[in-house]
Amino acid sequence: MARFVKVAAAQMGPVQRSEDRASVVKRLVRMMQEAHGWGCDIVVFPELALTTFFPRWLIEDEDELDSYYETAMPNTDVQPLFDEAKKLGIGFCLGYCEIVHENGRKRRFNTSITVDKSGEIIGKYRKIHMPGNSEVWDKPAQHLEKRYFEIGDLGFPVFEGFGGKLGMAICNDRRWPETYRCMGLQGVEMVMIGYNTPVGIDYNFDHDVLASFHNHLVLQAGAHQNSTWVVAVAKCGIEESSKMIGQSCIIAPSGEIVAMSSTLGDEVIVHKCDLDAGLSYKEDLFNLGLHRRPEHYGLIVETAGPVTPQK
Ligand code: CDT
Repeated sequence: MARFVKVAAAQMGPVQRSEDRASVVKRLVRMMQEAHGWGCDIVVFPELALTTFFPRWLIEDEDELDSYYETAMPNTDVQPLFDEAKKLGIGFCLGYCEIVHENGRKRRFNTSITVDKSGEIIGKYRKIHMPGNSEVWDKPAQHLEKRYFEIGDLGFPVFEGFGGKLGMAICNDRRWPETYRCMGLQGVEMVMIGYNTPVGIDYNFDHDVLASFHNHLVLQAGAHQNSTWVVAVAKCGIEESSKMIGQSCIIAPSGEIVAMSSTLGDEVIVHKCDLDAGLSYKEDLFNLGLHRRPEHYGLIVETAGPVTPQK
């Protein structure tokens, strides 16, 4: 019997610094209601969906920095989203910043969770590929994710949900083939990815004009090479004078984009995904058990790299 998941990618326009959680959560609830109206099983929200993308600033005041993180999930501010999801019987995937206290240590992560139709958290992921810098750099804009987040310590888990095998990744993770392959080796059928991708960070205009192309290039390759659906959702538009790309999309295991947003604001796009659409690739062209040659990859890395370019 065919297994379908109707998924919504709920792209967000900018969240300005002055916008409080309650107002952001209202926006998320509105898009969740729209997704439910389209008959969706699950709605995917972006990375760091609850606040502005604060790593663009050097924040030295600890209390101010902490104000961008959640210390519990759900919490009072986010509870309305959980309540609405349960009421409507729709799942969701949400990116946010997390503080955990462990062994007397405050730990900060860039996190994503998946919640099922009953309001239970069924999956959690902490971002692994952290872009930018930990100190202020000599570029037109800052990107201080390495300062504000530890590298995720949960690996790339694949978990059961919505009748299939699901996984998550966050923004810069999508540029790395390892991200998809770690989940592909676990048989993933749908990868949900949120992103905040600014342009104008460095002096490289060549890269800026290709930002949307590169976004789709890596997402489509990751989907096809691992025979999985990919749902990629932006926070975009002009946020605190930072320009961020949109073009949120839903990609089939064939690598084809089957739905794409056309604005830089809050926008819901939808597709009914056949979770078995990857089977013909998984069994043949990308049968990872049959055709990969990991014993040979080791030899290549030992002799050639990894290489760090020198100026
Ligand atoms: N949020 C995030 O990971 N953004 C990065 C841009 C980094 S620019 C230094 C991305 O890969 O889209």
